[in-house]
Amino acid sequence: IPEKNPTVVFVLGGPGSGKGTQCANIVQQFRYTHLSAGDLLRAEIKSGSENGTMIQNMIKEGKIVPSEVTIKLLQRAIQESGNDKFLIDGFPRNEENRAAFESVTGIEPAFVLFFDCSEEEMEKRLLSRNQGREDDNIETIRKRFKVFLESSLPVINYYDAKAKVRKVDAVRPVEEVFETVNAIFAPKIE
Ligand code: UP5
Ligand code: MG
Repeated sequence: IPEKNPTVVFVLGGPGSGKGTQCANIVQQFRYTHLSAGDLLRAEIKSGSENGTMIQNMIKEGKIVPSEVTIKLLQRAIQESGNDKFLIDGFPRNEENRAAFESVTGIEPAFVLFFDCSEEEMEKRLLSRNQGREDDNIETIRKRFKVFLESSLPVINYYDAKAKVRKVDAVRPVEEVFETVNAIFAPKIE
């Protein structure tokens, strides 16, 4: 039986701002299911799907994959999870992603967790990650930063205007960032 009203938190922030790292901590503490749009797209490449080559080329160029592809993967993962609380990490990345997700799924996020990090720090983290990601080279990293500023920040501004953004200073060490994140998710006692 599909869940009627899942709770969704969009986890946004620049490349290397710590979205995946902090989502792993949130899952341990609060029983959310973590859905990284980038991880789902990379799994799609590995699975040998017909869209694989297209997705691979777009990731290599730091471009945003057509929303119908990403939304289909997210919907499938939501249905298969059996959970009703989701962290959607790295999506929506542009206004079109945002509007399409809302009209296709009817889901509006409870709030947006925004990891605010300097480019200098993000670049340092990505260049030292060493996990074999094809987009962790300086040429692609510069393209990812440009797409983030031009296409993804407007999505954050859109939700900010609706008072839905919880902004976190993400330049600090992992444990310190999580203290702030934890306080955002912890039930509030009056
Ligand atoms: N690290 C993390 N936190 C740290 C801290 N506080 N202090 C010091 N180091 C810290 O972290 C990155 C690295 O930094 C790690 O080594 C970590 O240990 C360290 P991570 O948690 O992985 O950061 P994250 O924000 O998740 O970085 P990621 O590279 O995953 O972000 P991107 O947004 O660039 O990547 P994503 O996988 O979301 O997307 C990749 C590409 O897929 C996109 O460029 C795009 O081409 C495509 N895509 C779409 O087209 N559509 C989508 O909807 C999603 C993706
Ligand atoms: Mg990530």
